[in-house]
Amino acid sequence: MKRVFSAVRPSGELQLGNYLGAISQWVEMQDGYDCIFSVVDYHAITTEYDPKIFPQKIKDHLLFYLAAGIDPKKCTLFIQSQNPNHTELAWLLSTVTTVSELKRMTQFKDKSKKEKIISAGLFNYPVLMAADILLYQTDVVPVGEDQKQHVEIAADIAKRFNYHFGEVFKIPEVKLVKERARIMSLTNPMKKMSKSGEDKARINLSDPDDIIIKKIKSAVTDSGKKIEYSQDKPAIANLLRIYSACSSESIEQIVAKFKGKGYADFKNSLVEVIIKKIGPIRDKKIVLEKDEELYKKIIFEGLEKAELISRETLEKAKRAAGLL
Ligand code: ATP
Ligand code: LTN
Repeated sequence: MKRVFSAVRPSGELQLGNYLGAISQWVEMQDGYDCIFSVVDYHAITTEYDPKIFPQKIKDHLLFYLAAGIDPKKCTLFIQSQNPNHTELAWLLSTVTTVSELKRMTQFKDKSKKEKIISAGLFNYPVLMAADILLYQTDVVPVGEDQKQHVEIAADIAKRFNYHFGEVFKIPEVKLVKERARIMSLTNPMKKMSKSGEDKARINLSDPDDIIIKKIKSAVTDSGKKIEYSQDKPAIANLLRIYSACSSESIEQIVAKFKGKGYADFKNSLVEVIIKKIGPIRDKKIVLEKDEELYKKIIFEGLEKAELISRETLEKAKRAAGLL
């Protein structure tokens, strides 16, 4: 069975883009692949964060994975910082990674513009991500479009390590769901919907129905009245993509359905499909939260499995590099 690895950093509130671009794909893949999913807390601390609420954020992320349908009986679920093999391999990999390739990473360029302090951790972020992926001899990495470059650099690092030290790592491939891969901000369709930044630009998985209604009602639209999918109407194209991803109807079907109707009708219906899709996840998470033992049990069992698999690769890499 092919191995899948993916993760989300607990840097804020999980939003609709995270679900449609990443987590919903994971749910679909868990029957056909050997899946490992992580909450990558070491990645989250590369940008400004609040240590007081951080443990709760990590827990929220894992519970949302479960609520979205990730089944710990089928997959391995763990918290990244609890498995020290990740940081140890990252050091090894950093010695075959060049400063110039890290400088090319668009996420680094974007995020370093927003941060008060640009940490070396933020710069080295892709190396730790490569370690996450390569430790598990991963075949496929399901992520949203914005993470494609990071999976590609992980593959380059793996090839380079293998070239210098012998065959240690499998070369991973990225998997994107095209149409739904990129959900844009509700206030600026040229920017991606994101966990950080202003709240009204995104739909959080934790948002109650009335907030979802409010956010969609005030989402920006383009000039004109027609519901059509066109490049020069980025706001409505984004809402159509969200509609399509939530309802599983094609863009053409949706456009046909709203022929002759206006933005208000379309938005009312959009609210319904969003609530139908993510409302149950939010409600399930609230139930799961009440069971303290469940979270502890899942991360303990997941860590044991993750540690075992990753230790084997780390030892192989160290031996190949002349360290054992
Ligand atoms: P941050 O604001 O902290 O960068 P983010 O919301 O952009 O957070 P990430 O943690 O970078 O999210 O991404 C988690 C996963 O969700 C990745 O696989 C990413 O590709 C996917 N993802 C994030 N935002 C979107 C989006 N707007 N559309 C589709 N997929 C997305
Ligand atoms: N950078 C990713 C999170 C991430 C990840 C990974 C995704 C860290 N390590 C390994 C896939 C595989 C992001 O979503 N921002």
